[in-house]
Amino acid sequence: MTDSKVRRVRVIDSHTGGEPTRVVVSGGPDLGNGPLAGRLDRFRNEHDNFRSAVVNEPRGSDVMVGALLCEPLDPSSAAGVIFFNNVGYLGMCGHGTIGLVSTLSFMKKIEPGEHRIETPVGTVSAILHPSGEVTVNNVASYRLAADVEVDVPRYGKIRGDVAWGGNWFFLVRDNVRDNVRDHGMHLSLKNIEDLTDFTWAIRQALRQQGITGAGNQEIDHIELYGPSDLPSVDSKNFVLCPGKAYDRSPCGTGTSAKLACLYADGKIREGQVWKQESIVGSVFEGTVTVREGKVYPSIKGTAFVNADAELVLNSQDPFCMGIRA
Ligand code: PYC
Repeated sequence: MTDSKVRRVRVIDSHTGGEPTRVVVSGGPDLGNGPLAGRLDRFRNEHDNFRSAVVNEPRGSDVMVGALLCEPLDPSSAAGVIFFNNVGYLGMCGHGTIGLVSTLSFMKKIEPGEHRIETPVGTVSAILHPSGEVTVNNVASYRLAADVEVDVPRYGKIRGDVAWGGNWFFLVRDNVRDNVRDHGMHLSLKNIEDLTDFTWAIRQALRQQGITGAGNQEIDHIELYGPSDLPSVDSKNFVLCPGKAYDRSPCGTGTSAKLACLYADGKIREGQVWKQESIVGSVFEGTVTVREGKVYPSIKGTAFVNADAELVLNSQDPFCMGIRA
């Protein structure tokens, strides 16, 4: 083996409420220095095998979310980022932004204060608090359609809201109204297989029945929610991500979509804190502010760095670029 066949990629891993983020700090593809949406197209079209190498087995797993650290277009931004997972790319990622900000702090690139982060779906800002907590001020979020019925094979008619929080979500409550089920599932870690089967069936039914987000975009995140048993926590959720892994965190973009629905229903006011528990028991705090008629969620959580490492990509390794379905 010669050195020229080995590529080294520096990554810093963290988890936010149990959900991992692997930030690619150096050794990633050169995507130029245009807007992040264009760089994402280039990543997808020319370097998709790099995505797979970083997050898929044998180096990663279905749960891993990657974050390619990019030079920002605007020099006043702290960073640009493109998030990706086992099957593709994410417009925005709340837990991943909290992980990224904690990683930049670990690298001593930022101090406590507010920082702008460029993403393919727009620039967000994030506050690194002196405590180490991070608040992400997300993109404008909204409910596209309320009480949408989808006929889910083996489960019957299920009703949910279609909402945007930086990704597209179908959000399902836990009651039964007018003989149409919301979800009625027990939101518990012990029930992961059933929750995954159910939400995967919803996702496929949405696709087959042509129920989409705006501009025909696929709804690729399914969120079930219900009451939390934790004191003073408002709600617990289960979120199925695009590649069939469930989010261990309460999902920043999912909580944003939920906050937009709650605000539209008059169930929360501007500035009111909503505590969202994940299926593993971690909690995010969310609030909304309204500017020019648009709802902007903010999500607060904590990430911990747990590895600072070099990936070794050896071209002689048959699984160098990851195992792909
Ligand atoms: O926190 O927004 C989020 C997220 C999306 C997918 C996994 N986590």
